[in-house]
Parts: sequence; C-alpha cells; structure tokens
Amino acid sequence: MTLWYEETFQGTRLSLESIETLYSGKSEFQKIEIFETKAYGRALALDDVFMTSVKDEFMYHEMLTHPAMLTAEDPKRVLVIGGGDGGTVREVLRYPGVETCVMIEIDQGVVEACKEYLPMIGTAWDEPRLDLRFADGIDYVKNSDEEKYDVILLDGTDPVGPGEVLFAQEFFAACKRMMKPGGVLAMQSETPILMQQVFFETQGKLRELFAHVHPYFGPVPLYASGIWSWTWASDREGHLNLDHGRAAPIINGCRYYNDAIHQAAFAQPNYVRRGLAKLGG
Ligand code: SPD
Repeated sequence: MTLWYEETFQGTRLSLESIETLYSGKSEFQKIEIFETKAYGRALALDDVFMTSVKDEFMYHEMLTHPAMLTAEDPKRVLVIGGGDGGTVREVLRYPGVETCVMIEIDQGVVEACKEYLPMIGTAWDEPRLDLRFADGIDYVKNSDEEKYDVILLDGTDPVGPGEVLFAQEFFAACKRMMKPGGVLAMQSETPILMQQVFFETQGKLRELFAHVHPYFGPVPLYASGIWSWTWASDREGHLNLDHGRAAPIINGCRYYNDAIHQAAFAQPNYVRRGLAKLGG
C-alpha cells in the first residue's frame, strides 16, 4: 500500500510518498516525525508541517547562513535560534574565524530525533565551538547578559500558533539588543506568495529597528509555494558586499549558494518592490 504524508498549509496541500516512518514522537512542544520519502529522501515534519529534507535542505540552510556571514565583518560570535535539525549550525561552523556558535533550541526532542535519523544534515553536533542549549530563544534574547553577537540567524518554524512569537516586534527588538554594533541578522521570512502579509509585516517590523533591511529569495521545493524568502537586517550598509577572500572556500563547499546567487537573490520582483514602497521609509 502506498503511504502519502500530507502537509496542509495556507490553503494548499503537499503530499509526499512515504516509504517508511523512521521516527514518530511527541515532545512537550510538538509532534515530531521523520520519514523516508520517495522524492526527497529523509524528511522532518513538526506538527504535520515539512521542515527539511535531505534532498533540498542545502538550499534553505546555505541561503539562511551565508549572506549574513559573508557580509558581516569577520564574525566570531554567532547565535542561532531554532534550527533543531542542525543544518544551520553546520554551515556556520564551516567558517574557521567563528570562535563560538551558540544555538538555542527549545525542543530537545527535535535535536535528539535528528541526531539519530538525520545525521547527514546535522554534521557538526560534535564541533567544540558549538554551544548547544535547550532553552526558550525569546527568553534568551530578552534576558541574557552574555557578550553580544556578530551574526544572529533565526531558523524558526512558521509563524502559525506557537511559532508566531518568533515574528513579533518584541522578539526582533530583543535580538537587536544581543547584537554588536554593525552586526547582521538574517531570518527565514516565509513564502512571499502564501504568507504575503506576514512577509511584508516582517519587513515593516525590521525596518523600525534596523537602518538597512533587505529581503532575498530562492527556491525551497519542499516548502509550500516553492519560493522562499529570507531577510538580511543590519544598522550597517553592505548586503551586497561579499568578503570575497572569506567567500571563496565557503562557496567551494556549497551546493547552492555562490556569489552570483548572492547578488541575484536580492533582486526584488515588482510585487515586492511595490509592497515595500507602500511601507515607506
Ligand atoms: N514551512 C516550513 C518553514 C520552515 C522554516 N524552518 C525550517 C527549519 C530548517 N532548519
């Protein structure tokens, strides 16, 4: 019998033919499932929403990580909030100049399941520069008195239900509090098609806090609508100014990201230009 694993998201349905369920559990926070799919290889779903797959994860994780890392000035301290599959910290820890990467993930259950069943995504769990903590990212950025960060990467779930707080102005302001002057923040900012309102509201919220805010775009075939956005924000200009010396070895090891993709990803389709123009500023 053919098994289909189905995600319903914003009035759409995406079904993946599933060969085998490898893990199915419920943590204090959410339902966690990892299964082997015919089209995308192993895939992780949280509360019935696809989070990542072996076949396309590189597009998402490279695009979340490298535009910020390669435009920040020699980042040494990096904070990742969320990202329980380990793909984002894997990309961050490819930079020899990074001294510490603090990862704050609320759900230990996700990390444990991913360590066991998705080790091909999270390949940096044993890196000594990784400081993995199971805690609430919002509490952390609001209350931490630790040294500030050069780069902050937000790798959260969709802003639906419990994930909504990760798109709140209060949360972004607290993230900014934890950034060094001139630091860079990058976040996953949703599908600009199916979550268009959230996408533009997010741009507006970030513009109130940062002098320079630039959305960028790329494909993530697993995610509803297929087109994804991330957003770069900083008080310092320079979203297109790659540090080419640092970029070369990183790009060499990437499967999606490169310098041409970097420039192209920040090009704004007309509907985005018009929507941003309405925000003013
Ligand atoms: N609709 C799915 C959005 C998921 C964004 N985060 C994915 C986490 C991958 N590390």
